[in-house]
Amino acid sequence: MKGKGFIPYNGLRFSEEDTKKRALSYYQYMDLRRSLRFFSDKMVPKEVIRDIIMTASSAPSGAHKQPWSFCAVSNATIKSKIREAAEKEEYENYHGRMSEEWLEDLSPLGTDWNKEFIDIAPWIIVVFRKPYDEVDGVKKKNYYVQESVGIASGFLISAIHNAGLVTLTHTPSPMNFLSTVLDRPVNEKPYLLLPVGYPTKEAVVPVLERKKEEDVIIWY
Ligand code: IYR
Repeated sequence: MKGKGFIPYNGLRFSEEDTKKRALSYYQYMDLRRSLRFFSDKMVPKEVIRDIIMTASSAPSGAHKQPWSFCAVSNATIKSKIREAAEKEEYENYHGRMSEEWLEDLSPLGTDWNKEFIDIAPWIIVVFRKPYDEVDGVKKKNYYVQESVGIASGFLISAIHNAGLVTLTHTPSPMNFLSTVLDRPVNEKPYLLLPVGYPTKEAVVPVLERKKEEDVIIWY
């Protein structure tokens, strides 16, 4: 057997009463999270971004390959380059590439091709997926890469919320330009772009309802 063997599990254990309390309070806490497009330009310390990203990187992954990398961008010139390229693609999306039905589904959210928040938010995190790793010049395949990076991105979003910060899952499409602007190797593919920062005082969010318990849970 390869690997480093096994050690006792030292995770947290709670009474049933505390388990109930914690489950409910975490749900209520996460239910306060909203995607936001009104960012303050107030700086967020680098160590906060590091800890948020390391939370994401603690996610489970196929064969524990952790097939991801995270570019954390605060440099204004690079942010501008990203904004310019993202807006170019999004302009095309909103003017012909997206179906009428899609545009109609988006209209309550107030999105458009303008991505000003990329310049304003103090940090942009770009999540990359790695279909394979290069170890000593040899290609090593990764497993369940989409699933793994999706789970890590969920961890990332919850860590951002937990820190009292806000984000927006932006998916410029196509997003190959991110590999060029950020000078990433060929085995890294852009997955998601998240501006991270504090909300402005005037921030608003669309009125929306979340699906009810009976619409999402099927008990057996
Ligand atoms: N990628 C575009 C469009 C967009 C698509 C979906 I689905 C959204 O929930 C929101 C936006 C954009 O980022 O504007």
